[in-house]
Amino acid sequence: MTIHFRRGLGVTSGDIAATVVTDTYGYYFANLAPGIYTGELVKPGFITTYVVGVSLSDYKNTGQNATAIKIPAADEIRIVLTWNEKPLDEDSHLVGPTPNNKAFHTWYHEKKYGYSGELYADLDHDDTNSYGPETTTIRKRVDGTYTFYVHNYSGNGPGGANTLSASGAKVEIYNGSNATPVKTYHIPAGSGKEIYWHVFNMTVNGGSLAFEDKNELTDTEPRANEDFDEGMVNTGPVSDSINVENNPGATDVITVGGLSAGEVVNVYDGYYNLIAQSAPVQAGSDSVKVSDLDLGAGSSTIYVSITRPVMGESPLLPVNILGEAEYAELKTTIASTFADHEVPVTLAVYQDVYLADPGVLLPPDLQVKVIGLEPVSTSVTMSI
Ligand SMILES: [Ca+2]
Ligand SMILES: [Ca+2]
Repeated sequence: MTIHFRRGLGVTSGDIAATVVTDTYGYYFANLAPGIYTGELVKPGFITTYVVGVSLSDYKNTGQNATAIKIPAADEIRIVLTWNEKPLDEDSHLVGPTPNNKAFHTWYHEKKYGYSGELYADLDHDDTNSYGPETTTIRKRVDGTYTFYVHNYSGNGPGGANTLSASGAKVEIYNGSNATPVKTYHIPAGSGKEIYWHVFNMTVNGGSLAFEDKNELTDTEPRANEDFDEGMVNTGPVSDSINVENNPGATDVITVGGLSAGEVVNVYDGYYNLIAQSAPVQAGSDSVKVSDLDLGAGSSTIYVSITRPVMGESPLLPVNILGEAEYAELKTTIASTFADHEVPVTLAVYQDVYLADPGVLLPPDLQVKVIGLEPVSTSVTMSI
C-alpha cells in the first residue's frame, strides 16, 4: 500500500509532499513538515481513498490511520461512510435480513454477523476521530430489505454545533467489483439537531438491488426493535485464560487458554502495535504459547485478541502486566510462601486477604481463587 501525502485539507491532486509505503500490518511513518495533509492511498486492487493527517512539529502522530477500501468481490456490496472533522464520531449501522428470517445489526459494538459458519456482513472498524471512512460490507446477500443509518455518537457538542447535518457526511454504495459507486448520498444540510440520519433502504432480490432513498434526519433510531439474531458472537479472550510471565529480558511468555483449533492469538503493545502472533491452535489443543517476547522491564498494559476462522479478529482485551522485578518477586513469593499452605479453619475472608501464618497481606497483584474445599480436613486448594 502506497500513500501519497499532499499539503492541505482535501487536496487530491498536484504536488506530492511525501510518499510512504505501509508495512505488512498497514503501519506507516511519514516525515512531514508541520501542517495538514491529505494522504492518497493507492494499491492495485483497491479503490483509491484519502485520509487526512495532521503533522506536528516535535512528535510522531500515531492517530492517522485509514482503511484502504478493497474493491469488493463480485457479489459483495460495500457501504462507505465519510464525513468532515466534526462530530468526531459518526457510526455506521446496517440492519438486514438473515437466513433464519430474523434481522442482523452490524455496528461498532457488534461488527460482524455470521450464520452457520459463514460471514454475512461486517463493519471494518469504528472510526472515532473524524472523517471516516467506515466501511460496511454485505458478504452474502439474503433476499429482503436492508436499512442503513448513521448515528452521531459523540453528540452535538457544546453549543450544539457538531450536528450530523453540518458534518458533510457522505455515503457511497459499491456493488460487486465495480470501483464506481452505484449510489451516493449526501446528508441534507440544515440546522437540524437530529442524531440519526436514515440514509436508505435497499431491497435485495436475487442479483438485483432496488434503493429507496430516505435521506431523513430523525431522533428515532430506524429499525431499533427487530427480532435480532445474535449470529456468531466473536468474543475476545477472558483475562482468566491469559497468563503472562515477564521474565528477564526478551524471554517473556504469554499463554492463552480456552481456545479452539485454528484460532490465532494476537498481542499488541500499549500503543496498539501488533508485537506478536501465535501459531494457529493445533487440533485437539485449547491453548497456545507466545514465547520470546520482550514486554519491557516495567509494568505496562498490553492488548490481546483472538483471530477466528470466518469471524476474524475479536475485540482487544487490555491486560495489565507486572514489571520484571515485581514478577520475579511474585514468583518467589508464590514458590516460598504459598505452596501447600494450610489455611486455618477460622480464616474469614473480607476485603483484605491475609494468611494466618506468617500473617502477611497478600501482594495486591496476587489473585487467590478457592477452587476446592475439603470439609473434613479444612484444607484449601488455591490456584494463582
Ligand atoms: Ca464511529
Ligand atoms: Ca521481560
